[in-house]
Amino acid sequence: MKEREDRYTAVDIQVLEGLEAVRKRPGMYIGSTGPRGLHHLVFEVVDNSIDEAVAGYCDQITVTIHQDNRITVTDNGRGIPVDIHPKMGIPALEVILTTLHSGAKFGGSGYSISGGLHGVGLSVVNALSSFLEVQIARNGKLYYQRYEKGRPVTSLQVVGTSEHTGTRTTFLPDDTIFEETDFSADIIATRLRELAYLNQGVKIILLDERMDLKQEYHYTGGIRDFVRYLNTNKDVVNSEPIYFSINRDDTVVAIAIQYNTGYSETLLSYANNIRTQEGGTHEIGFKNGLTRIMNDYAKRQGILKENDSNLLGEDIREGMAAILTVLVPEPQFEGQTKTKLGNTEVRSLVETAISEGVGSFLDENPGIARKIIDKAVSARRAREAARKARELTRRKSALDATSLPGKLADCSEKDPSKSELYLVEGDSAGGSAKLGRDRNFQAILPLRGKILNVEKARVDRVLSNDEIRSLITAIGTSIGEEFDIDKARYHRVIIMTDADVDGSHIRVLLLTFFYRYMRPLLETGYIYIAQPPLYALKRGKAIHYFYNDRDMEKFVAEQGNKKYAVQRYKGLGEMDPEQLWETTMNPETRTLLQVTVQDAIAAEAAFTSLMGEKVEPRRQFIEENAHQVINLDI
Ligand code: 0RA
Repeated sequence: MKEREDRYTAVDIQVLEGLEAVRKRPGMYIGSTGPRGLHHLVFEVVDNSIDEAVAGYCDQITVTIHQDNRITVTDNGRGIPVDIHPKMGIPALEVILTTLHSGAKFGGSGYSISGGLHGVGLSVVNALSSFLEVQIARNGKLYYQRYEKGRPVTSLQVVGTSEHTGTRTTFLPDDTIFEETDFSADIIATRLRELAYLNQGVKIILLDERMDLKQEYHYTGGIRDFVRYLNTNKDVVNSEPIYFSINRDDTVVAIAIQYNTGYSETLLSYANNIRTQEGGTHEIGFKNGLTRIMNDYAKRQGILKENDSNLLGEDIREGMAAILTVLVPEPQFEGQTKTKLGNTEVRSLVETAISEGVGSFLDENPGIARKIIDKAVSARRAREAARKARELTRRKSALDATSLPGKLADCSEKDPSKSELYLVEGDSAGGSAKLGRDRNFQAILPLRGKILNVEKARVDRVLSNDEIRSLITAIGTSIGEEFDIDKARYHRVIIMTDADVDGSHIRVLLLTFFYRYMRPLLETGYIYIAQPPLYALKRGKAIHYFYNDRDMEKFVAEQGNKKYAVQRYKGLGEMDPEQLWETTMNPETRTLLQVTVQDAIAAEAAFTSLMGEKVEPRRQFIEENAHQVINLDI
């Protein structure tokens, strides 16, 4: 008896030290105490349920955001084990919830997520929650235990019986640790949708009790449905996605590919359900395999002649949407953000999978195969034309100021971090902006009319467009593979357009260009949208500006009988330079919206539905959003 007590004390001390470490340095475990870290808690709990699903024991997961920002995650897996852990002398549940990195050791599937940003374990969620309650249905019983700040405040107790199995976890993030504790249904929904695509057949439900919202994600086609989703509103080359999977030495590879008639490439890769943003061995295997098998086929069919040089990978991937997902027993995550897969054995496995899978698809579908190869051949032609166009641009634009575009009214400041570039719709507003600006740090580039829709043009045409060339030289970073953020001449690039349909269209055209050709500019947060006022109310010398109907109406209601002259601004051109400065450009008084790309998948869908071939979704979107700022947090 004595011995057991002693051991328990030792465990207890170890546990408290572990959880204290997490509470002292939360950033070390979840990256940050901002919104990212906060949402991380939810994903950590969900990942554990997904693990149970991968192991084949769970097919339904429900996530509830409650009114007070508590989160509940319920699954119908086997239930977290509750028996006494032989070494620790406490229930396994308690070990999992109170010791760091213990999850993986017990994990259900053998493909536990570890080493990446996720996979820190349930104990970290527990340590960072003001309370956490678990209910487990297992062994015909219903168990319950409550924790506060990581420490058990009740014992594990039997509270009833159950014919089912499963785990329900409810937690409230500690508001003394997190900067804010408001959950975003959008961020959670995006991840749940992604998980549902990656784990075919698992039904994931999101309930947001704050607004009575219910979403269900359930895809019987798995990653086949995922690529179809990526190609929403695009014209596709192969209506049935190319799909195959292999399983060797406990490593599972699954791939889905669907070509569209557009020009961009979307390859989303995953390892153990984690998005591998930085790529890695599985992506290398994919690209090498695809390039090899396509060239082999093209040669064999005589589309490429003996002496023709091979098609490049980038030619072959033009218009390709693909999902590559692998399950690896011991994943090694490397790179700056730990999102690069390092396991060397995966490379050849994926390469083999591609050779066999794509190889037999091409053999069985000669008509589609021909279309895909023809597309790659014309991509090559365009690439060569683009190289010439780019060389032309480069020659014209040495980095000295003399080669800057003639229309650019540059600022005198040379430090990019202090400099701003306003992209202004139309010459007349451009004129007002030039007069109204602070020329010390504000540069103006007027844009004439609509800029080219880059979603519908290949890179050679994009580069021969004058408007776009001045944009590229003014910003200074170059584009695509040659993009260099350190060469940015301004750290704030501000889009200033009219508050009407045309203005919103130009804004989207510009954002599309940045997204496709200068994405890091968006990712770094250098792109902003100016907010010109919609109304000016004048009475004598007093003038009040309003940026939306609601504020204006509220003001008028509060003024009683006072009469104001109301001016509704239809365009920037109606403002004189002083007004433009005061309302929209003066850092002391203006509001700027920063554009961020949080979610590449949603952004992808948004940009094609906006700018792609199909007219109807675009018309609808622009109509619905004409009078408001487009959803900037894409
Ligand atoms: C450890 C072992 C087993 C299952 C789990 C953990 C488990 C953890 C979580 C977290 C959320 N839901 C979960 N469901 C299961 C396997 C237990 C067995 O062998 O029966």
